[in-house]
Amino acid sequence: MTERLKTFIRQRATELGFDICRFASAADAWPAGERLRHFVDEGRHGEMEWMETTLERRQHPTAMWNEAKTAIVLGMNYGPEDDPLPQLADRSAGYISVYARGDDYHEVIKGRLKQLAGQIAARNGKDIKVFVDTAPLMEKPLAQRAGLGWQGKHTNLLSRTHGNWLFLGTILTAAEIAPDEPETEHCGRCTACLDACPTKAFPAPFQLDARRCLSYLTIEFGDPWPVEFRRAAGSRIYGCDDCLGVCPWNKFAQEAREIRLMPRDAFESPRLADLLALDDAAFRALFTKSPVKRIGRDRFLRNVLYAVGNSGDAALIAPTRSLLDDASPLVRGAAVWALSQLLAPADFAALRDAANEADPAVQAEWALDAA
Ligand code: B12
Ligand code: SF4
Ligand code: SF4
Repeated sequence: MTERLKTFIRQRATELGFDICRFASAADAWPAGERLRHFVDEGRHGEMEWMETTLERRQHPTAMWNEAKTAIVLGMNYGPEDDPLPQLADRSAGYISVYARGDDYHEVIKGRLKQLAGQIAARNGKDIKVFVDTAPLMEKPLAQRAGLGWQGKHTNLLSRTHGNWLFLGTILTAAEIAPDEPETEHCGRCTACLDACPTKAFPAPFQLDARRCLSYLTIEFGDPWPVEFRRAAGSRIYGCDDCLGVCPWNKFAQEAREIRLMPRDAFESPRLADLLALDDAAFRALFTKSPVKRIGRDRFLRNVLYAVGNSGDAALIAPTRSLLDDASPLVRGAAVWALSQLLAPADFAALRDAANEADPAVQAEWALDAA
């Protein structure tokens, strides 16, 4: 029965556009929960308070749902056409990470998972729950246990068939289904991802300090950044792909076949000059259905302005100056920093002397760069 059920689920998953579908016990003990606690105890989750508040439930699938017996773990490939990292060299353009160049994967995957779960429940009548990313469930160790791939030294799950470009989604069921073979680690002596990280975000192999990760800083972190990270960000304005992109296992990667995950032209090397002109309405229109929309215009413009500061592009001085009057202190502060990087010291000093800034946070930016 179990093999027939597995074949049925795999076939339905393929029809729904998933590239991998495998099975793991959701009930067996694992070390991942303790490692997550260590991560949170060290404060490595930064401002992602939800990791702290959901810690108990997040530590093991059965802590969240005690009837869970089997995890059906699904992977959807979002592999790019070419190596995306050379795009970082164009400093007058912003770099949006590959995962965010198409439609929001949460929306793409969630609908499919629900359809699949409905079909499974109709067949075996057991309770079932669907998860993608936002639920308190550790998806990567579950995926490794199911044999989709292994967690590399950069902590992401990579696979021998798809390299590093896989989204994960999980269905938990109260049904007992025979597990597949777990995958073992195949990083060997390679350290390419650790060496490539622009912010040295790995305190040790297989461990990440999210507070130093540009993905966290560009997406999750709402305040002005420490200067060290602004410089290291280069042109990365949403997410970061460096540790994924350098991995030698990408030679086995394949191009995404899901149309909704394919890159929109506007998100491949968008010109910083165009992005500086975005008001709230234009931002929402440009990023309709994109995950970028979630961070809002002001945080996005902060990221764009840090990239402007790193661009060395004098043509961006005038549009940046016009943002010194922006309604958002976050944007005004980032504009100050960008100008401190682009203007000659005397010109920047003159601008600072003329500034009449009431917001203490933005005053701090002028002082920061005067130092
Ligand atoms: C929080 C989060 C983030 C945080 C923290 C990332 C992280 N590595 O933890 C931030 C914002 C930084 C982030 C960034 C990214 N994310 Co994210 N994120 C998540 C989320 C919601 C939870 C992950 C989590 O639980 N982290 C906590 C840590 C403790 O968990 P962990 O990495 O599994 O920890 C393991 C290791 O640290 C290891 N470990 C710890 N100590 C030790 C010691 C030894 C000796 C050993 C061997 C191992 C070991 O064991 C732990 C348990 O397995 C998941 C979705 C989900 N619900 O799972 C998506 C998820 C991990 N993200 C995803 C993606 C795509 C990204 C980015 C690539 C996006 C981008 N391009 O910018 C980057 C990658 C950055 C990176 N190098 O990890 C995908 C990854 C898919 C995949 N194939 O792995 C996920 C699964 C979302 C999804 N559904 O597809 N993310
Ligand atoms: S996503 Fe970028 S900043 Fe984050 S760990 Fe990987 S290389 Fe470092
Ligand atoms: S770059 Fe090397 S160490 Fe990092 S995940 Fe890939 S194989 Fe492992």
